Amino acid sequence: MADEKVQGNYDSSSIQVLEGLEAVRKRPGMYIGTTDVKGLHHLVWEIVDNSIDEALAGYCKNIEIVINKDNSITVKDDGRGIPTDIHPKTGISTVETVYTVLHAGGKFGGGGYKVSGGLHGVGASVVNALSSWVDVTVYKDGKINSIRFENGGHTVEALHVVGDCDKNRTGTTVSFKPDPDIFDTDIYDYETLKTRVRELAFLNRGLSLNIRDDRDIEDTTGETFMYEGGISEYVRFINQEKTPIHDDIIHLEGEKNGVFLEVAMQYNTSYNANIYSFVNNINTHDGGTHEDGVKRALTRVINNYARKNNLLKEKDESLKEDDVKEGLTMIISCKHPNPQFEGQTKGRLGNSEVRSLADSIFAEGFERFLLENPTEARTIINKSILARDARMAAKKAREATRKTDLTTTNFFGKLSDCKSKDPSVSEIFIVEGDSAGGSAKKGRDAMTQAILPLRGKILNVEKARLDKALGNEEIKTIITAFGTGIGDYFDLSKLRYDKIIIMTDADVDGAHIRVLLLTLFYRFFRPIVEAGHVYAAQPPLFRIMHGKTRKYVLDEKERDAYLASLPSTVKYEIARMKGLGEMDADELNETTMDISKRTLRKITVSDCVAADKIFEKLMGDEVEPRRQYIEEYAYTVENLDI
Ligand code: 1YM
Repeated sequence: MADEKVQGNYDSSSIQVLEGLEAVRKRPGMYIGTTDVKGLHHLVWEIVDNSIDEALAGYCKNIEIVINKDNSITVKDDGRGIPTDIHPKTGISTVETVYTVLHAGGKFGGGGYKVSGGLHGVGASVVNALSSWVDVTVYKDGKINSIRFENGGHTVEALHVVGDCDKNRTGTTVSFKPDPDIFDTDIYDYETLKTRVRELAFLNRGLSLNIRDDRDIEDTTGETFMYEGGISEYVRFINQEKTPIHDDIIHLEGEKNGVFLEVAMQYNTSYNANIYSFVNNINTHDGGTHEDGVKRALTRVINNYARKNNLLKEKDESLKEDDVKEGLTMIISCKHPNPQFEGQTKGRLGNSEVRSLADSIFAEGFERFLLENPTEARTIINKSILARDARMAAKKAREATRKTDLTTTNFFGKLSDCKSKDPSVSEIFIVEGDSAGGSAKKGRDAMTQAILPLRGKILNVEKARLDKALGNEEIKTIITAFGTGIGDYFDLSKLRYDKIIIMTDADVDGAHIRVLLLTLFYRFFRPIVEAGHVYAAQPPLFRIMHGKTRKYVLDEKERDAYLASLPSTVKYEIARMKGLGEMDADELNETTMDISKRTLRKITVSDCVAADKIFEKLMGDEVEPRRQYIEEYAYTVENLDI
């Protein structure tokens, strides 16, 4: 890499430097993943990471992030300031070196990411290469030092002193403007930045992060995130709308062989696990050895305690990982000097030595907690035992559903399957109510479109364990129709339809059914959602008639646009469509089902924490906020953002 060969000769080294930055501009994806909004936001984290590293080294307490009016970004910290002296290898200032010399082993190049030292500042040169301009200001030794780069990292003027400052003032301020030639968009999203800033505050306790949007004239102070309790407060935040079964959040930490592990956890009354793990502040969404070690220890320690205290008798079946995870919210944060990230999206920690380190650090702390808190221990173990019983009952029920295949007469009564057995062209419409179901059956293309009418409301799975859900007729029918099975038997490759289309009325009841279905899919068929197979049909809201013309429009906006396009002399009639049941088969086909004319909206899983919160709000115990929320948001499925 360039920095190995630099000779201390300014001219020859600067040529190599620019070649390095040019390589980044040629293949930005190699360095920041993508050049869409995600990549745009990534630049911010590359700079913020340097401030966080400075905080982890113990020198920085405050970080500020500003979205400027022109969508440029400013990041400011009160660390030591990037060194301003001449770098021995490059012969130029260290600040300029950090911003122009491409370091080896970027995060996407397969190399590691160091918590401190070593690869420090890796991303700065990448940001410089991909920006129209970068300004770096360093406060150090009573001097204000400044350097500016333009046009993908060309130094405009070498580092120079621009003024004096208080001797005690230290820190680094970096502003940059992403190059519009590189990125598909140049508009920053405040919420996206804020969510990650808050997460960084949870993950680095005591560190204060402020974010401000200067495009918004009302926002003068921004928002500050600082959590003395760190990841414990993260657990409390996630559990906000849930009901915990013990008051205190369990917080454990330890260090072995330079690997630091911190875990915070609390059980709630729900049946789902929310486990999020991080390595060096990076979300390991596919888990890895740190997560494996903790889960293994959790299962073992609970079983041991339960046996020792006779909560599990000799003849009783042991608790499995799934049982002890039920209703568990847990954050695992690992700091590792040399992490190896694996998997396609580099979302899994691979270092094998971490498994037993994490296991023993967690086991020690958790064992002590159980010994010192026998009431909580009992509560947690009783919940796990109930989960085990439900699991065993569900297994029986599941085996029963597996046996019900498509030849069951009861089942055939409900599903009007399509003729094609080729999943790649088949679709299933899940339709609200029998009358709409009838029209849909008549209006469909029987070759590729199957219709499943839903009679009653389907069960709210947020409030039911798997065993109960599997006893529900409507859910059983859906499982059988999809063909994938469920739980341990789930197999995405067996999915019988390429598109699962939810077709409900554009009213509150329709929205409610849609949310119940989405909850069901999200909890039990998440891979189907993740693979992009789930859609919501968009039946029209208005019918406009004039002369012999019949025009259907999706919403008010389309209606107004269409009316504006008509000559002023035209007489027209507008009808608001009340429901799917009101349309005859032809109308339904034309407006909602015909592949060439309909509008579908894809349902995606984007942010699990956010999704879970929305579902809690929608499905939680309190009825009134739920109804209001549904009325307000659920019609536009995209607002659900699951
Ligand atoms: C707004 C961005 O880059 N802060 C920052 C960066 C560095 C230091 C302090 C720093 C590190 C060290 C010593 C060290 C960096 N230094 C380097 C390098 N904020 C921002 N704050 N003194 C200061 O690691 O020893 C790279 S980043 F390489 F020059 F040391």
